[in-house]
Amino acid sequence: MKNSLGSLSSFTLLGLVFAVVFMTGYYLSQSSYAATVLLDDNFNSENGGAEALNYAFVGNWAVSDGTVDLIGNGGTFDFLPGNGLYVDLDGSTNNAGKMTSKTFDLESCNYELQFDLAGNQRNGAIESVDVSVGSLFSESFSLNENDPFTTITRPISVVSPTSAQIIFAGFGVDNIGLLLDDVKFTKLDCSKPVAGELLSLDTSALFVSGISSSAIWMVPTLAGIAGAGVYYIRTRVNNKEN
Ligand SMILES: [Ca+2]
Ligand SMILES: [Ca+2]
Ligand SMILES: [Ca+2]
Ligand SMILES: [Ca+2]
Repeated sequence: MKNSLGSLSSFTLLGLVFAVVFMTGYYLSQSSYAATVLLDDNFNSENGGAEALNYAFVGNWAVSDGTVDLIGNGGTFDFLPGNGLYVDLDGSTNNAGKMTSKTFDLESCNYELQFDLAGNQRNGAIESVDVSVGSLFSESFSLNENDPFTTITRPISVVSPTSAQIIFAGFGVDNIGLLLDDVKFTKLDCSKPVAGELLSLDTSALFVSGISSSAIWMVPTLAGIAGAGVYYIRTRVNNKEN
């Protein structure tokens, strides 16, 4: 049974495997990082706390492709009191808006996106929004009229460093849209493997990539050896299956 590392002795191969095991143990035992909040926006202090139709944010968000309304906090359009200000994703120009966040520079790590959505609270329509984070995450959500604010939490995995914006793209042309509040974007414990790694030998490329970001000092000397070791294991498994 030949493989590409067939010329190496069993003893050498055992050493390579040991190196991988050692590195994995080191990687998993590193002291944990505190979670870092990258964005935590409840909209309550926008516009001095007052409602504003077709609102133009300054700072965290820009609105394009239509408009959104800033409503609530005891104002004329406070359909769900007790939530301070929040956003009606279909503003007052008969063209629902697209909210795009500032740009986040993301290192290889696990992140979490959280936000609250509620139904339009005004007519019987089901309203929808497309939510995305760069090319890392994309999902559509639809809610019924009377759905209360519901917290949605999604993991975002970054395998290689990138930059991304969070986008909430509303649908509709009747000035009555989904309600959005409490957007939170958090960087989680970077010492843990990014989701998708270590799940199977087929993800070895991702695994090595993850190590590179958290144990950068070992890369010049050991990453190549670890890659060879993981490759050997995978090759051996493949051979057994053939
Ligand atoms: Ca709020
Ligand atoms: Ca509106
Ligand atoms: Ca639009
Ligand atoms: Ca609508």
